[in-house]
Amino acid sequence: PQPKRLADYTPYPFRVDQVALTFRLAPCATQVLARLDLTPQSPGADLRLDGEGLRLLALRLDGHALPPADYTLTETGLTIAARALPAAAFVLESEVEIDPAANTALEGLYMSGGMFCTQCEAEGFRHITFYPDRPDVMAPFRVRIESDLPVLLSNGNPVAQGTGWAEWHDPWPKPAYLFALVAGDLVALRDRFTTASGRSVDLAIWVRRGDEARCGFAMEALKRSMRWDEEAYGREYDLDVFNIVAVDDFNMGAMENKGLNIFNSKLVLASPETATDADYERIESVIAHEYFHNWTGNRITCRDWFQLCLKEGLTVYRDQQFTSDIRSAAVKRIEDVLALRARQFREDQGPLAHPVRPESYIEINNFYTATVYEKGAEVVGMLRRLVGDDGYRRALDLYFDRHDGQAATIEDWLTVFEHATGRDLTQFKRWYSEAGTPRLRVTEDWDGSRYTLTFTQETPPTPGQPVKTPRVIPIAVGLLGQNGDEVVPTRLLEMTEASQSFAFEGLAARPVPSILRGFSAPVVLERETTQAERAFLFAHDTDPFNRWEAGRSLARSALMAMVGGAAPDPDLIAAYGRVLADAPADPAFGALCLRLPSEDEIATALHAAGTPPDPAEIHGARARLTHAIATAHEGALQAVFAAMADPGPFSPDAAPAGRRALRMACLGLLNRLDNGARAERLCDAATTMTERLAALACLIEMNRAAGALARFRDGFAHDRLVMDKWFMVQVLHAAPDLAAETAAHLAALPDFDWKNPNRFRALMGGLAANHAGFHHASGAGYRFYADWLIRLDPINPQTTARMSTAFETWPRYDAHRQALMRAELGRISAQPGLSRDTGEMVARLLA
Ligand code: HT7
Ligand code: ZN
Repeated sequence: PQPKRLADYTPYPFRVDQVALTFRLAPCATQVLARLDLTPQSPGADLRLDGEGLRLLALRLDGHALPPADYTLTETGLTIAARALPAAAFVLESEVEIDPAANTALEGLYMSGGMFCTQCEAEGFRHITFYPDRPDVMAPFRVRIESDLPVLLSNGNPVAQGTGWAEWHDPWPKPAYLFALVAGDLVALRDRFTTASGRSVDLAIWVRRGDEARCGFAMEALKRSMRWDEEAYGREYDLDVFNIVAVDDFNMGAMENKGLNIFNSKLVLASPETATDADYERIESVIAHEYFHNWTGNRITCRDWFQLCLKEGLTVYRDQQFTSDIRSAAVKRIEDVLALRARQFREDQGPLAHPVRPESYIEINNFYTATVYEKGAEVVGMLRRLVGDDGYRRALDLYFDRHDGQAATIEDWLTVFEHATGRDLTQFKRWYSEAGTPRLRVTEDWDGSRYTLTFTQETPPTPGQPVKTPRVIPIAVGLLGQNGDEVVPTRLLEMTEASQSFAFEGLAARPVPSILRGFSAPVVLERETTQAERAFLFAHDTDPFNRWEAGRSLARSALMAMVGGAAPDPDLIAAYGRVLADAPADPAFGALCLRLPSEDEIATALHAAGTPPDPAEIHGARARLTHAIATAHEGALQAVFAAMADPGPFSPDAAPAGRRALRMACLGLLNRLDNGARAERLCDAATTMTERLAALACLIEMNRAAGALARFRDGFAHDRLVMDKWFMVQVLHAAPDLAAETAAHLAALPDFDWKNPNRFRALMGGLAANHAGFHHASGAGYRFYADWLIRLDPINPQTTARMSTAFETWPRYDAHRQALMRAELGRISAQPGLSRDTGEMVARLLA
């Protein structure tokens, strides 16, 4: 297939003034009647409509059947010759038949558990009807649904309904990717929201019968999001209704369709017995994210899919702000940076590296990546740091004023910042066009009163971009005195050159620098520091992010040394004693400080230091450090574990969740000392899923989980979301030698419904995240994983392609593992009929 290129953009030569759709729903033969009111914009152009897998029943132009000689039908669409088209406005009607029951790819109109639902981003609408399926074609939609099912939903406001039918009207012009339809036997949790200007909005969360008691948290999160967007961005909701539907079969997390968000049920349903604190936090942030798209994505959309970060980077940034406002800002920043490093830095350092705004693609679904989303959000955060809070607010107000109702570009976005703040962002734009994570080296100089920091930036080559140019890097720096006092509060240094110095004058003594506070730019900071200085920052830094960062870097170095055979570092062990003493004052932060670097993180660090990582050694070193910390601080760990018990009624709020996180961190450390005894007791007594699952993981790690797993299964066999956890935890925490075998055993169970993306991801994602298990030298993990990708690809290309990224780290490992991984990728790429999605990914992985 030919790649699409950003440079080739041309506007669509017709305007769509109005869309009217009628759906006659039937699982295997749904009829879709489409009436498009079109106006030519560029004389002499053929009318090209996208359409795939559609059986054309009728085609009329201004009420008359179109003769076959006037149009061409291919596998990918329909083209009506310019000569057959009127010069002025006309009406095109088509009737097609589609088969939702056969749609296992979950793109377009499909069935999930007896209900009809849609997923149209990015290019799903072309599986529903013939249409210009591109985001810069925006139109108001009228939809009529005919079906015996009791609940019939679409975008916008309800117009009318009767037995077996309903009509909807969405007055806001929108691209086809925001179209949605749901029909099913659903029940709703209802509520109401009054906007700042006093308009009443009916809210409903639609779920399968029996799930309605688990929607309360999502509804509260929705109302909090609506209020926050009014307060923080001055953005009100703009329809009479806002509907959310939970579906069990979904390729991703959720979808922001106008007025009718569709969610993976795991991101809606929550109760203390079934959802962990991490689930609650994720539900809250995804509800917010999809809601925030109403302005950043829907009212202002993207001109083309190369601009995806325009809506996704900004909306992730907004959902991160929301969570940090309503929970702990420091904890949220650390969690976000952990995720950024684990997913985006990894992507940027491997064969799949691409710019935040890519310049070409074969399958756009493959570009819903950590780079577009998370790095895209970091770029927005840097812009804000550079222009300040007021500048950011002015720029966003101008963005909404100027581009409301439009399909915009990154150029439009940067121009509003330039116009609102007077700043030239030409160089800053490189963050959008150049891939790769800059390495930022720091040296320092002290002459008795002046302290100078010299930074050097360098970005390694990435596929297709061998040479990089200097970026604008906002570096937040504070200086501490030897007693821990802050002698220079946080100052933002703006680096623009390849190498640049910044001096601090008039200091009485040599300070200790705290660099890149709050992780002010998505770079890798490389600085030669002593253990003592990092320990000092871990104890005293007034910036919580950098305090955590100092501890993390101490632990990472100790673990790297332990992989090489060193004993646990006594200073580090002592530092954990201080963390434990301080932890009850800020439990969520304490829990983060107690958490050791992941095996993947250690592998990355070893690779960066020039040593091919040995996954088994890393696993062993991490276990030894855990044991050493627990042995040294057993009493304190037991005391904190006991003190963090929560006798009160359950609350998912940040404070009690933080106490549970700290308690579970202590449990994890103590586990090896008591051989799982504490976990065994907790697993049966737990009243929350957070504790039950953490205890189960501990038992699996001690290889004494058989009884607990059986009881867990008996208790939750009816609950698909909890059973996903049961599948995942066993593979994720299996001993390295047992991981592939455990996965194979679970995959053979009758309730391994592999066609359901959540179940597939639970098991296979668990294996890929078990670092030492997946990368076992036998190659069994790779083989098993590839076998299942090959099996899934024909029925669900999108999920297969996404999951192929488990192999993206192959260049990091030794020659033996590299050969094994490449062989599996080769085997996948040789499959006859491999999808375009997976084909593109495997080719990039192997290039
Ligand atoms: N904008 C959406 C991205 C998306 C998606 C969601 C569900 C299934 C398939 C999908 N393809 C693209 C979700 C979001 O980022 O908000
Ligand atoms: Zn999004």
